[in-house]
Amino acid sequence: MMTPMRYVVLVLGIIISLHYLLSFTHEEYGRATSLSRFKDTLSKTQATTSSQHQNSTTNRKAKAAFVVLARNGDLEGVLSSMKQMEDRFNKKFDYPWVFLNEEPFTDEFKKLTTEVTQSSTSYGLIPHDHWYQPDSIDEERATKARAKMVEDRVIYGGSVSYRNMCRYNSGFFYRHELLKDYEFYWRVEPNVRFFCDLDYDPFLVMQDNNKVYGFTVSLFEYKETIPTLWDTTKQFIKEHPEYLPADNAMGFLSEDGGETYNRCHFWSNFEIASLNFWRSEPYMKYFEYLDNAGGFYYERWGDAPVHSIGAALFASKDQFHYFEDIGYRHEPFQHCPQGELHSKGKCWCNPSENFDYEWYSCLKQFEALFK
Ligand SMILES: Nc1nc2c(ncn2[C@@H]2O[C@H](COP(=O)(O)OP(=O)(O)OP(=O)(O)O)[C@@H](O)[C@H]2O)c(=O)[nH]1
Ligand SMILES: [Mg+2]
Repeated sequence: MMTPMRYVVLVLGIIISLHYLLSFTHEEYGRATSLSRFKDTLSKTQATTSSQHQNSTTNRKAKAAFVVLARNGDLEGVLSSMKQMEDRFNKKFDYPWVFLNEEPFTDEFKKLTTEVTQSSTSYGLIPHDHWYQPDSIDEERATKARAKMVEDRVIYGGSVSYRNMCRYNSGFFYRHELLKDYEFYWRVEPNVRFFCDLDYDPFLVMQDNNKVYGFTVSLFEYKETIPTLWDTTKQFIKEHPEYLPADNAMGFLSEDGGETYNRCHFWSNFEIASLNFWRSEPYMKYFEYLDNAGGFYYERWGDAPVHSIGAALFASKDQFHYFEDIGYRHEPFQHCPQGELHSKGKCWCNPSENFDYEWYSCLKQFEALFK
């Protein structure tokens, strides 16, 4: 009589022998049941899990886009900036590109900028009145002011189109039809450089932390371009003290509680910022006030000081973010991440070439806000 134990061993023996026999005689069976295949399946499952994890962080997206204001003639420089942005960041994150111009973009511009990204691209025409000098400006006075600036060798002092651009960036781009569904933007200019890999989504950093303005470089403005900007601003604040939160960033703009402007501003050729903030009543009213004063044409007010003053006054200081880990260059200055941030981002800039604490930088004024 067979004991039950012997019976089990016999059946197992038959199964194993059959398995080996089938493995040698039937290739498909062997492949389907081999140990290494089980190992493969296991590692694939793990890979899916970790990539799902990655996707779960990257799938969550902000309503955001890159915004590029450019002329058709800027094409090469735009492609160069875009390619770097794509390689350093956007290949992984897939944010759309929005291009704006007061003239229609050429087919060549559209074709080549579409080719350099896998993300969507759209091309907007700027409404006439958002761009060109308004009729309310006294042209004789504006002409004289430009001539004086040329004489004084103020950079772009004689240019009307530069003034149009500064006014447009100050008060109109965020109203463009193509941007209406977006909440955040990253401004990209032609011929800039992005030095480091970015493996997180800065738009989500802005959104999740209720930030309104992100920068990498800050510096002093040329005083010849803004003789009356601060007085005009002070008049506005006097009329609307209710627009200033108690914990605003006035300390970045002034060393004497707002009496005089120290000319510090964030360099607006790089901005990761909130569109809704520019669309809010305090900033819109502020822009309107400045526009009525005419300083975009009678002087040469830049969008950088206008954005910076508006944000510093009408947002709280905690709503600014210094993107210390984003290596960036717009001639002639660059921010190059230091220490661990440099290696983490695999940056290719030389850390010793860094504007942060140069005498013309305003980073120390920004940091002093939090001391
Ligand atoms: N469509 C259009 N875009 C312009 C015009 N002027 C400047 N821009 C764009 O506006 C942005 C700022 O102009 P820039 O010429 O770069 O001004 P900047 O950064 O102060 O000066 P540099 O870069 O040093 O020349 C860039 O994205 C330009 O491509 C213009 O007349 N039309
Ligand atoms: Mg530029």
